[in-house]
Amino acid sequence: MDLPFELIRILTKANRIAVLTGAGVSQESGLRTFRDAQSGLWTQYKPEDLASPDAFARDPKLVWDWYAWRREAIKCVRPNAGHYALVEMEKKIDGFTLITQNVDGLHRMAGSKNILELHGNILRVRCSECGGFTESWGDDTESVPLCGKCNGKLRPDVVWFGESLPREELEMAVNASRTCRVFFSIGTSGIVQPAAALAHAARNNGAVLVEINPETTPLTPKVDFAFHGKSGEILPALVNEVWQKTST
Ligand code: BJW
Ligand code: ZN
Repeated sequence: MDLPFELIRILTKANRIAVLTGAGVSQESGLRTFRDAQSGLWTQYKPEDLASPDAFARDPKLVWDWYAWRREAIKCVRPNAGHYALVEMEKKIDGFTLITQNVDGLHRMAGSKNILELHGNILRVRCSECGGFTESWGDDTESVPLCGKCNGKLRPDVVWFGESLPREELEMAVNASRTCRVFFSIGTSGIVQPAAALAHAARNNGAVLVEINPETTPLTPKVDFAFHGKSGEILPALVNEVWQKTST
């Protein structure tokens, strides 16, 4: 890959890097992106109309089943070369923060350590009433499984539209974005707030912005370096070019 010399120079010197990832990073693992999520029975529903407290209040079983379907898909997939390249990047940079909007847990499975999961994790389930987490539940009932402690409806531990992000994670993500030398935006459409604002926070504080995405996004005009391609191809090439070659 032809990496601009200027970017290589910046990355080899950088000691603080923040990376924001979105669903595109998991696309090459075989998961559909959020806005391209539907297949089979689910094509009649828009993901945006299911990922909300209103949708859960209206039809909890429908929303539960959608997440159960996605959870099963996630259990069948593995991290891809893009996830692993970010693990390698973390090993080279002391001040490395991986901020992810993904709920699939693939970064952790790949071996990334300093991860901030802004939108929760689909593999965790909690009570919609008392907030207690549960490890086991029955999925073959006519209705949504209920909390063993308070009988409230169980739900995935993800952040729906209109809900607050986990405060500590968000604060750490904002801090990492404001203080990094280089900010990567990878595989995200960049339209969901407050995650989308992180790149702007980084830029306003002097960071160099790098985007990896096959498509252009609202962020593209603002970035210093845009790579139009798949993260599973571009990230390994970039990490190899910058850190593997220069460390030998
Ligand atoms: C590849 C690829 C490959 C493909 N390689 N790339 C300010 C202004 C306007 C609205 C708001 C605002 N502040 C808050 C809001 C409301 C709302 C919001 O942002 N709405 C927008 C739609 C406008 N935000 C919220 O409600 C947030 N809460 C909040 O702010 O609370 C306070 C508040 C509330 C209300 C008003 C004001 C303040 C919560 C947001 C929670 C988002 N949750 C979801 C669902 C999680 C659970 C689940 O998965 O079901 O998170 S929504 C969904 O979007 C999911 C994702 O994490 C998130 C981002 O999507 P992502 O990852 O970017 O995926 P895609 O599909 O959009 O894009 C994939 C990209 O990959 C594409 O660009 C492809 O090209 C690319 N790609 N192959 C690299 N191989
Ligand atoms: Zn409960």
